[in-house]
Amino acid sequence: MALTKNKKVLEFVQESAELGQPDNIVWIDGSAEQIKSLKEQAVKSGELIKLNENLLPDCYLHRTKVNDVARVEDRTFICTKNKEDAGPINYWMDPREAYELCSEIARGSMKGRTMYVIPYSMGVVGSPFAKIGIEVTDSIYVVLNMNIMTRVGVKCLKALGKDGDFIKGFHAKCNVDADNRYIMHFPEDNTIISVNSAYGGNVLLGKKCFALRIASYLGKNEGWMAEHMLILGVKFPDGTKKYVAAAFPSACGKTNLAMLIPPKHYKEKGYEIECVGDDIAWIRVGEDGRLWAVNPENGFFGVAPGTNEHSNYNALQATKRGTIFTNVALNTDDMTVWWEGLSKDLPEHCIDWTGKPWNKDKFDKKDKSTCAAHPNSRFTAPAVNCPCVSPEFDSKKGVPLSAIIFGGRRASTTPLVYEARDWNHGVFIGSAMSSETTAAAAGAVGVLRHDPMAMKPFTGYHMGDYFAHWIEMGKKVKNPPKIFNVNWFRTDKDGNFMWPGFGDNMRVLEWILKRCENQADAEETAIGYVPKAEDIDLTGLDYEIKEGKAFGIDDLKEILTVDKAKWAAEAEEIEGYYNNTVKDRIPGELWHCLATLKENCKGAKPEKAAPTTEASAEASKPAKKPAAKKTSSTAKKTSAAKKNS
Ligand code: OXD
Ligand code: MN
Repeated sequence: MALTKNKKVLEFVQESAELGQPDNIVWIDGSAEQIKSLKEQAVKSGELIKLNENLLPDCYLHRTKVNDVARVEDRTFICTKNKEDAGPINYWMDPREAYELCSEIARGSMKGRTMYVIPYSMGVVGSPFAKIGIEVTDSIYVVLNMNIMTRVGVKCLKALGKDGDFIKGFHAKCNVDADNRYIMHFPEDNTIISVNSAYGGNVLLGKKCFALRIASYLGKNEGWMAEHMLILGVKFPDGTKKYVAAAFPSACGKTNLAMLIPPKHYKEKGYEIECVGDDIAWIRVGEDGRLWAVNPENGFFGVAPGTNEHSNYNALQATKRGTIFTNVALNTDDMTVWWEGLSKDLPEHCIDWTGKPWNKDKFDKKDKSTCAAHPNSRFTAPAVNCPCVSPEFDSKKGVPLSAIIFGGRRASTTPLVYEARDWNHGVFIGSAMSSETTAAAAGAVGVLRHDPMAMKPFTGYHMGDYFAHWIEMGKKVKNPPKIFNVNWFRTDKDGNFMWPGFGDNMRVLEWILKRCENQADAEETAIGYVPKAEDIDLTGLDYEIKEGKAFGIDDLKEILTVDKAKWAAEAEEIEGYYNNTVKDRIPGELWHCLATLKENCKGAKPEKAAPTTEASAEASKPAKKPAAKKTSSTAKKTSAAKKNS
């Protein structure tokens, strides 16, 4: 029975049902009984496998089809009336064509199935930040995940009232046919359509589709920002708290930083980290002239491999109850889960992520095809489970930001940390970010590509306009946060990571927050302010870069160096990216910052820049015909080692 009198909702549900032609329609009210019964149904149908109730209460395992394990960027479209408004980086389709195509694919695809209607809120219901969505789907897995990742049920319909507007989301898994998979966004219609996938990032429509792609478009028009950022609070020994938001590309350690456990020396002094969010931040200008941020999600859709007691104790704890695991391995001895990096001991009896028995003796660390868990296997865990979840997690007004941090995986060039000279320079740094690709998206892994503000796959409009929106936001904030860039991934000449990462990133956070309070010194360099090595506290640091080579102050100095020759090349690379990839609508302020960078590196002979996919594509023009309507980048493998620090 319909749970609302809102005509627009009723119409949307009716139209969706006419298209999908399901046997039944079930409205999700958000009650514990309904969720329990859906879990029972999913176990019965084999969609979920119940895990050991004593060791992992209320936890389940789900396996996707092997062709459906990650976001599919080349099948993700922004469907604006004018192609130019989607910009040259997004894949674009004419909205009429996109609606028709999806209707054809989805027509009748829910026959014999149930269509679930999920009313959900991104953000705490009743918060001025919050926005409501309605997702219809023929997947129980989607319902159960949305129930963890968002606030779901009758309360959302109440907040919507009789004629409130909402974001429409239509998901039909169809036959999970990769060749007919489309993730379509219609920012001008507040609509999302996803067909032929059942992988989280493509089908939990509240997450990337709404909270980033559609929300970034809404934010541009309404004067706020939707960003691919974690939010964390640092609690100081005197009890004061400062908040930081940080943008890193997918699977580059946002969850780990958001839940960091400070080194012993800091813990003893009384430092703590509180997690407000690990993936998405909605940011507004507060009445006090500062930027305030909320996490619109209610759970964590985290990457499992590499997560363990030491790398992220808090995330692991968060998965101990009420969690849905996707594409991890099943330890059949005790019906628990396993993934590479969870423990040193490999399970004796185990089913891999594809559902086949796994032989630990054939496991070869270097060969991903021998892994028991998929490299992009995930846990969907309720945020309340996280031992370090912030008391502000459910705050309706959010938290004020002292700093914004950008970062990516860069084996060289980018120092451990540096600070922008001002807001516009910070925007320039974000716009120029590049990082090695990871398994979070389908395609080659370890390839350097531009990923401005970690938003390349998630900006719902023209990237040049997005940069301009950042510049405009800077004009609106009287007390803007300071902007920094970090790189935990610099390697030595043998490819070993030089910085320990994980909990030791606290040492860098401390310097950042001291800078925000004008309590730490810095060196002005060609690229911005870089710490004096002595100002980063290394007390108690115990890290071997390689066997027998302990990390010391000289190594710190090395990863803080700014090599002008490398930056001269980087500046040329950025210029090429602006001119050839973003192409137009880039605000003058950013060209100005680029000119300053070039000027600062003048005299240095540019060393060969690290090849990015964009630069390789430019160099090898004319590119081969793209699969979709925009050229996709040509990928080149590198041998760079990876970790999520
Ligand atoms: C994610 C991603 O799942 O960025 O958060 O892919
Ligand atoms: Mn993400």
